[in-house]
Amino acid sequence: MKKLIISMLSVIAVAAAGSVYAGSNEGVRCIKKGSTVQAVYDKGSNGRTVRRNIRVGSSYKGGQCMGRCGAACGGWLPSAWTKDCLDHDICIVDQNGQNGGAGDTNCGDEFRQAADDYITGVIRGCRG
Ligand SMILES: [Ca+2]
Ligand SMILES: [Ca+2]
Repeated sequence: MKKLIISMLSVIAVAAAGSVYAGSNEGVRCIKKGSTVQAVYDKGSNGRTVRRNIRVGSSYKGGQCMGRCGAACGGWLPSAWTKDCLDHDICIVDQNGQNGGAGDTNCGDEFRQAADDYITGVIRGCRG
């Protein structure tokens, strides 16, 4: 448990640091399953912007449950569904599922922007 708390705190610290310079961290913005939302990410950490209209919860090019915070569709625990997690999901799918987490070349900044969503999304009521 102690280890879990420490790892959660480090993710929050990364999220806080990321929010200082990242342009498009939208805080924790809930999105509804079944609605169509425009995902936005960039190549690199400040590169060409890519926009895609995606139905939240759908599968997209081999990725499942677009917009859910966490990998694929998860298990029985309640899930958060947010805009920053959708941006990260689409970024990962567009680079053929390669996911380097916070250090990822193209999607690392999107990962950091989604960290607060992942930690607090369910508590804030973003259950889709
Ligand atoms: Ca966020
Ligand atoms: Ca990026």
